[in-house]
Amino acid sequence: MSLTLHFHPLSSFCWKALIGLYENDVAFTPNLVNLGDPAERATFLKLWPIGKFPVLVDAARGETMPESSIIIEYIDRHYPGRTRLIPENPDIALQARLSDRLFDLYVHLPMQEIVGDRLRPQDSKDPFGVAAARARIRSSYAMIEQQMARGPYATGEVFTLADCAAFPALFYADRVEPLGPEHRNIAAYVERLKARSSIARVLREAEPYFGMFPKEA
Ligand SMILES: N[C@@H](CCC(=O)N[C@@H](CS)C(=O)NCC(=O)O)C(=O)O
Repeated sequence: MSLTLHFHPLSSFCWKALIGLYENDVAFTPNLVNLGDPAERATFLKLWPIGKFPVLVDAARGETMPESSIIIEYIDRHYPGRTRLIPENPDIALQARLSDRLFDLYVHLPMQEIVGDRLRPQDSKDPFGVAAARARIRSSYAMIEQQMARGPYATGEVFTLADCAAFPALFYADRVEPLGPEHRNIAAYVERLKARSSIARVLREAEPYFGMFPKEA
């Protein structure tokens, strides 16, 4: 097996890459990285000095791929399967990439900021940053709610890269900035995604680690 995914089962960006791999039954060796362990962190930093996972290593092709969106593009190109994660139609592919950026930048990253703040020492909290992140998530929710009136997937009829990005972002954002009754389309979309076997598997595998998710102080 030539592929190794360096990851953690609780990490939202790792979920995104895992969903892409599971969608197409791509065989890989999972390497769970504990970034809290200095030796494991040092080894991981040699692989990818930015120090963020997921990272996919392809020994057969001599490639190291960081960044969840790029990992999905890579497997779609070199290990394609039944789900075309980057649609062949260039206009829909562009929509999928745009939607991927929107979920990452305006839902996923603000969610990470709120979670990150929970881990900060009491005297280093950033209430201003957290309020801005919450506002960003809420305005994204309003936009996604309208978009998902069409559905069933982020770019329309077919499951793509955009849906791989959407699920972890929305799942964890809902934990820190809960969806309201006005977000019925998003809630239904999340339920549709949970029903996919790739996503159900990611959730099942993360379950033993959910206790590690930082609670609000
Ligand atoms: N843009 C990156 C973001 C990856 C990322 O933020 N990963 C988090 C886990 S969800 C991480 O590695 N955090 C550890 C750290 O920052 O030390 C991607 O799309 O893969």
